[in-house]
Amino acid sequence: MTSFAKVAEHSARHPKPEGVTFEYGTAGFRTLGETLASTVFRSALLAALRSQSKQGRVIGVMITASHNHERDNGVKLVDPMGEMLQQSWEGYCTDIANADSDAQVVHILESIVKAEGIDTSIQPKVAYARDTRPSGPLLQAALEDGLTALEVEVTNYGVVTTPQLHYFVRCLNTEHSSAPYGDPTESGYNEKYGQAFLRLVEGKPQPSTLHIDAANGVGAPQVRKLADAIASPYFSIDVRNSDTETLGKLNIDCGADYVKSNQRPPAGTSLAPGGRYCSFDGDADRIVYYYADEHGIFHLLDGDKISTLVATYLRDLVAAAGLSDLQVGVVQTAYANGSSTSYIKDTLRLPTVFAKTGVKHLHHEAERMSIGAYFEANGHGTVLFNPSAVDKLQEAKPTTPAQADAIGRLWALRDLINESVGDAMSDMLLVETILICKGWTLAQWDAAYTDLPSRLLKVVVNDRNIFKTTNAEQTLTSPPGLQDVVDALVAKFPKGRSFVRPSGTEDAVRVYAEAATRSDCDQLAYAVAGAVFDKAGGRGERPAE
Ligand code: G16
Repeated sequence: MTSFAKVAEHSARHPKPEGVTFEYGTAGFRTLGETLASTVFRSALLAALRSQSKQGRVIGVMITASHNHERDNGVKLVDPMGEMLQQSWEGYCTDIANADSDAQVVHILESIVKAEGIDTSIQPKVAYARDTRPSGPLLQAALEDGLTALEVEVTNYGVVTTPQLHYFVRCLNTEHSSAPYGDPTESGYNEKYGQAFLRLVEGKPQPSTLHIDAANGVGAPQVRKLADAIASPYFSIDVRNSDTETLGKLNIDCGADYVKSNQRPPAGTSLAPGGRYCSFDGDADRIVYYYADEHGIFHLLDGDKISTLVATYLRDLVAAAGLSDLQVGVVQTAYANGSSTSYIKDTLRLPTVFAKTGVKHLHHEAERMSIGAYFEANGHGTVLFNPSAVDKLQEAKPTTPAQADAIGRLWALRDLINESVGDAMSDMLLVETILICKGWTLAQWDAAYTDLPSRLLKVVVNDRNIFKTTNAEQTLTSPPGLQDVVDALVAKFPKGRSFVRPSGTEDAVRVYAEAATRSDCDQLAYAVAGAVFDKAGGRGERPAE
């Protein structure tokens, strides 16, 4: 029987900082690492209750702030199949993080037990890990103190990528089932994805070296281990920005977020024409590719390009397998480039739906599709095969060698994909597989459609909570009148589109714009950002071209 007797005593060691309000946002709690100890301690308590509410299945806790600045940190809970925490529990997380006293922490735990009908006699189990941030060890200690207070059975995975932790949680919870997901260890991860990759590319021409920018984060050591496990010229890599020791380097002037937002290579990287490049973010859950053409011009292959590549490949395989009732679909967010959406609908003729930002929202939409590819433009995403698709693959009776080959490849692809969450390493192997099988360069991949020029800006405001949106975050309902200003600006530019939304991971408001030309797009983006700054309490420097 879990007792809360020790909770108040342990909680007193992790006082909540005064004057700070925490919110479980797009990807859990994210804020300055030095303010997070109480929140991480309390997240441990919730993870224990969540495990009990799931009959003692393992819940994951990841300490990371992913693409954010090194001084930030964060914590998020991972549900039993490796998916993000069920949204109905996010309110509990926010409530307990903001409790003003140790007694109130206990009171909130008791009320959750009652509301959820939790059987506290069940042994809670939690698996946890962290990224390379300097505040990680102290926050891990706070987490462990919370787990000790509730006598949780724990597995500590140390310093791994966020998607690896999601994978471990899914493996632990399926270990003794009829469909185990894999071996819940680092080597099990490398073996599973590495072997699936080799099965898919065997006998095809070998690609040139892939240059990987690891954002000076945990992806650097982990992708090297993956390469060691694959040990094949099909995966020849050169890892750059791999300094996880020097303070102040994580995500700075490098990484997927930098490359996508600035639309340029990491600082200090000169791109050789014909060379192959990609960037992870700080915890390796996002990936973008890029290259320079023969004129040295930079070209970005972002999450939209990845999802269209993957959806095309899956659509063709499903057709080759003769499984016409398996429908491949694509989930995007408002950040998807308009050209990618038109390409999916008009050229690929695949269904596409829009979800709010945050892979947790996209994941649920993709679950409704037979095979759902979901990617955010920032390079965060994966593919899901729903249970009926898996049944159909199992029941398929190929009548030709070509059909048998296509079915075999669909199975191998399922093994290659981390279905629990978007994963830079698994996504990279997926992209590499498709490029190798098609014999394509990055330029050939890029040729499918041409992106509309786009720009993503950040505006710092006094209070981002006054920004409220609707229509998959494409329309502002607050502050009053601001959407009319955005609409009037958009109307001035051919193919113009712009929206404003509060970030759920940073203290800022995001402004996205696209238009027919680069100059129109930039004018629109800065005009909207300027209006946000002027009319909604902008702080610091007014955005300007
Ligand atoms: C997280 C989420 C992503 C989201 C991104 C930005 O990424 O996992 O789904 O797109 O934050 O969110 P926002 O615009 O609300 O700040 P990551 O890579 O930081 O975990």
